[in-house]
Amino acid sequence: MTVRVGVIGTGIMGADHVRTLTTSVAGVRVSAISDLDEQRAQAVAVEVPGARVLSDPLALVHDAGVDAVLVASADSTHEELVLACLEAGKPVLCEKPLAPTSDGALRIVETEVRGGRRLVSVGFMRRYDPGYVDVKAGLRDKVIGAPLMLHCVHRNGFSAPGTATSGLITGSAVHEFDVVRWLLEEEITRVTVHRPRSSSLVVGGTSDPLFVLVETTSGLLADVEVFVNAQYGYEVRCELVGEYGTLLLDEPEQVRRRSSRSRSSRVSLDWRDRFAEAYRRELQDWVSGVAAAEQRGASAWDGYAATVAATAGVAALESAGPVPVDLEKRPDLYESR
Ligand code: ISE
Repeated sequence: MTVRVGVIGTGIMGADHVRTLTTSVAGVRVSAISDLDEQRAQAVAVEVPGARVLSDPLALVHDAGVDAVLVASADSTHEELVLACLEAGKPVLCEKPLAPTSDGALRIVETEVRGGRRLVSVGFMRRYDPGYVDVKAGLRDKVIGAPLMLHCVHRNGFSAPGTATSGLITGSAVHEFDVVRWLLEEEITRVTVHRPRSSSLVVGGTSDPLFVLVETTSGLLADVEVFVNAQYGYEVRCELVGEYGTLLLDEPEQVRRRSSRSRSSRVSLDWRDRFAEAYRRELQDWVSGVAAAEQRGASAWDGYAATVAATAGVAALESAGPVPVDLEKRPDLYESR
């Protein structure tokens, strides 16, 4: 079976997904593309044989030539589009965030539960990164005993102009929140945010970097450095500390160069570069899941839980202490996997 995918949003991520789906994923065809900016959609569509451009994203969702939908449009459109997919009974992969507000994400969870079938996947691609997968396998195989602490580093070279301080939490730290939940298989209970001295290279009053502390149900602590104007490149690291040892995810495997009495290795340009393989695996798994009528990857519940943690993180920016992460009770639909 060839899954016919409709892609909504052809900005940086959407265009990248179209390219990956067309060149590196089996069993799929991009059949329709939509973007607010029709010229941008056209520019992406000319590279994809047989893809139609539809100006109305809701028409794309309901189009008979679309089996599944990939949502990569502006965050503010996610809730409406994912709800439309649920109404149409079509599987959807939504880039993070599932919705910008906890209430919006909860509405998606409740709608999916009413339908009785998991159709929503959320684009937390790190779950497919070979390095993160190895860390999780090491933990599961009890290589380091019980986990105690997690140290995370999340650096971008430069932020988009006008990025608000809250964007460091909702756009970047949110990936770490998902990693904490997925790796440790626990919920986040509280988030604290500290604002260290800001880089003088950051314009417009944004606090950058931030230092975020995350607590989980069992009392495990994760510290997260988020620094989105680190200048030198994109870098994500984590070290899980356990009773007998640690699992360190540093840079992706690569050749280390030695020359002229120095050692060097490459730093990624941005997240598409660093996580290219993770995106490819995520998209392949999603497409294979659609063909097998199975939801794969992060679920709507995961998207909801990450949004609630991010909302607490944004509140913690203005609070002197920890902010609780209060989740609704997890519906049975999300018990497995
Ligand atoms: C970006 O929006 C992403 O989602 C990347 O994965 C993340 O690492 C980056 O910090 C965000 O700006």
